[in-house]
Amino acid sequence: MNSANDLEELKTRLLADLNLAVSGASESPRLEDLKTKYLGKKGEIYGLMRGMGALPADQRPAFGQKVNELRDLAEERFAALEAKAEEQAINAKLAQSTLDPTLPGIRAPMGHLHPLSQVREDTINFFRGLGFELAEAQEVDHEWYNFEALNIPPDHPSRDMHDTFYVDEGIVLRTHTSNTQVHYLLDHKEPPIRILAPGFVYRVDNDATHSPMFQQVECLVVDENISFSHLKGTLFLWAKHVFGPDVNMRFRPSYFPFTEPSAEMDISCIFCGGKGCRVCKQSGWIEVGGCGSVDPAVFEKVGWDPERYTGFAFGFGIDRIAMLKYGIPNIAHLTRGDTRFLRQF
Ligand code: FA5
Repeated sequence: MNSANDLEELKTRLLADLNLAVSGASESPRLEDLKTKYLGKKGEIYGLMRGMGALPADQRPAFGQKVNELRDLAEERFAALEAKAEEQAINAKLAQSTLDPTLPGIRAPMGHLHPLSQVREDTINFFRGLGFELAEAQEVDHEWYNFEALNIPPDHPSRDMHDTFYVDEGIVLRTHTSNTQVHYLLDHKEPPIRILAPGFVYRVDNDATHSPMFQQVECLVVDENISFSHLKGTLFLWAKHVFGPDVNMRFRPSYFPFTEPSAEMDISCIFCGGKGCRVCKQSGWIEVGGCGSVDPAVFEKVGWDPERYTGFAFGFGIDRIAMLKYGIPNIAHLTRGDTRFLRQF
C-alpha cells in the first residue's frame, strides 16, 4: 500500500480521528493512542516511509516529500492539541481548587539580631568609622597574658577582683579582653596601634548585674604623644553615639595595674537624666567601664619602648551597655534565650 491514494486516505483518516478525539464524544480515541498509531515508530506514517522501497525509483522523491509533509502536519496538529489539552487540564484544576492565589500571603516572622549582638555590631561599626582595626585573642589563655604581662603578679591583690576559672595549672579562662593588648603588642611592633577587641570573658560571678560569662570590648591606642585627652575625646564620641547627644560623662580616679592614671568612666543616668533614680541609686551617674593610659610597665613586658610610646586603653561590658540602653533589670535575661523577651528589641 504505497500510492498517492493511500497517502490521501491516511491523511483523511488522521484528520477525522483528530476531530473525533477533541469532540468529547464518549467513544472518542485518546490523543496519546492516536499519536502512537500515526506518529509512533511502528505507526502508519513511518510505515509509508518504510514501504517506499517498493515504489519505482522515479516516484520515490515526490512520494517521500508528500509523506514528510503529512508527518509535519501531523506533528503540528498533535502539538497544538496537546497544548490545548494541557491548558484545559490546568483550568479545570484551578476551577476545582479552593486556593485563591490572589489572597495576601501569611507573613513569615522576621528574626533580628540579639540585643547583645546589636550593641556589639554597633560598637564595632562606630570604632571602624574612627579608623580602628578589629583584633582578637584566645578565651583560654596562659595566665601570663591575662595577668603577669598586664602588671598583675600572682600575689597582687587585684587578682581578687577577677575571680578566675582555672582550666589547668597556669591556664585560665580569660577574665577580661585586656589579654588582647598583650598578644597584639607582642605580635605588632609598628605604631600606630588602633584596635578594638570584642569577645567573651569569664569570671566566678553571678548576680543581677554580673554573669559568669559576659562580653567585653577592649580598645587600645598606642603611638607617640598619645595622651589622656585622646581617651576622653574618643569615649565621649562613643557615649554620645550610643546614648544620645544629651548624655554627660565623667571620669572617676580608679586603679588598674595596667593603666596609669586609671579611671572609671560614668555616664549621666539615661533613665532620670542625672536627677537621681532607683537605677542610678540616686547618684545621677552610671558606671560604664574602666580606662586609662597604658602603664609603662606593660610596654616593658611586651618589648615596646616606654620612653618613646604612650597609649590609652579602655574596656567595658557589652552586657551592661545593653542593660542600660534597653532598661533590662537582670543580666540573666540576656542569655536565657526566651524568645518572648528577645522579640522586644
Ligand atoms: C576590666 O575588666 C578591665 N580590663 C577594663 C580596662 C581595660 C581598664 C583597659 C583599663 C584599660 P572591670 O573588671 O571593671 O575592668 O570590667 C569592665 C566592665 O566589664 C565593667 O565595667 C562591667 O561593665 C563589665 N563587667 C565586669 N564584670 C562583669 C560580670 N560579671 N558580668 C557582666 N559584666 C561585667
